Amino acid sequence: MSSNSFGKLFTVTTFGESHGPAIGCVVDGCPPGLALASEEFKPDLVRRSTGRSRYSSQRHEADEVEILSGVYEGHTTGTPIALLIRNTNQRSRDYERIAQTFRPGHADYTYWQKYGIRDPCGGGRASARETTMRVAAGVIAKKWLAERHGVRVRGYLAQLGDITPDGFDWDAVEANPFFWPHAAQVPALEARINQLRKAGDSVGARVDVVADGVPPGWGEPVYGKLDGELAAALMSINAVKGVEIGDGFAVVAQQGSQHRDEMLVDGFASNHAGGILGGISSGQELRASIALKPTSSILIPGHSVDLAGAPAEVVTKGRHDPCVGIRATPIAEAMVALVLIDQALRHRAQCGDVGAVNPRIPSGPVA
Ligand code: EPS
Repeated sequence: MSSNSFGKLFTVTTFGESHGPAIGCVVDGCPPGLALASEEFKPDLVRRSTGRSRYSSQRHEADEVEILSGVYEGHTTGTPIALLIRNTNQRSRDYERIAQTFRPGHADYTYWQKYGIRDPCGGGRASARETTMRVAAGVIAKKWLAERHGVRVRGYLAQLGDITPDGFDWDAVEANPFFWPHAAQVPALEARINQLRKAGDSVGARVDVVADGVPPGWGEPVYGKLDGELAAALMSINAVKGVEIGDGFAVVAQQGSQHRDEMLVDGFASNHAGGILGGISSGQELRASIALKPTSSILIPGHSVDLAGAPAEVVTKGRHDPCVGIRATPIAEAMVALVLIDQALRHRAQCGDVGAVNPRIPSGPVA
């Protein structure tokens, strides 16, 4: 299997399977001198983890990060940073029933068609477990971006099924396991997930990510556009079926006079573009959204075929998420941070001397 690496100057290569002995990654190109300790991975890994609440998979993993290389006396050295997390709570027998068939809507079928062999245990490489290492690498990216540029990357759940937020408060987001921005609606989300669990079904979700503090100038037209790389990075997350930047598909119904973000000396008047113009950051808040499909591993029987092509009925038992979107916020943040650090380093390499001489307007929107 190729294409397990990501990035140009700040590269991340992940490896491992959900039910194998360990998962890991190698982060190459991290600037030297960044303070880094294994405890720093914990908060984001916990935010993403299974078993954190009743509303996600009940697999319990410690997700302890071992730093194998690239850090000396608590600081990155500029050499490859290898991170390892040992899997401790595999339950491969859950997959015996579906090893001879394909879950409708799952990558089981396409992996089989491509490789002629598949690891059915926990979905192997197709499992959301792989995203653990994206989040770990993202911790390094977020830290460098914050220290070096004051960039903050934050996300929240912007829709669960047909439920949308009735209010917005960043403080609420981290106070519930859904990353929902309006505390009063959390009981409704809990009820929805309980109802889905009872029905053995699943539901889709939308996650929004916002990065503030991104300076103007990051992104490489034509083929290395910031929005193009964000779209690819976000689309590479399991279950993602759509990506929007700024107003996204809503631009279809907009007119130019509405869509353009007018520029005033004290700031941009709006942010329909999502902070990117011509593939380059404008200095405004960067805004991206993802749509995650409903999990295909559900208890409702579905038609399928077996490995010999005969008809089969599939029911997926085990420790599955009724809504993978609930745990996707830290993963989406990590992918945005990884794209940003890579683009920041590329910008520094070619254009590091340019930006400072240009006048800037504040990021806006103007209140
Ligand atoms: C997953 C199935 C469950 C989840 C897993 C994703 O794993 P298992 O089959 O081993 O119980 O727990 O997610 C993780 C392990 C994780 O760390 O995100 C699936 O079908 O993709």
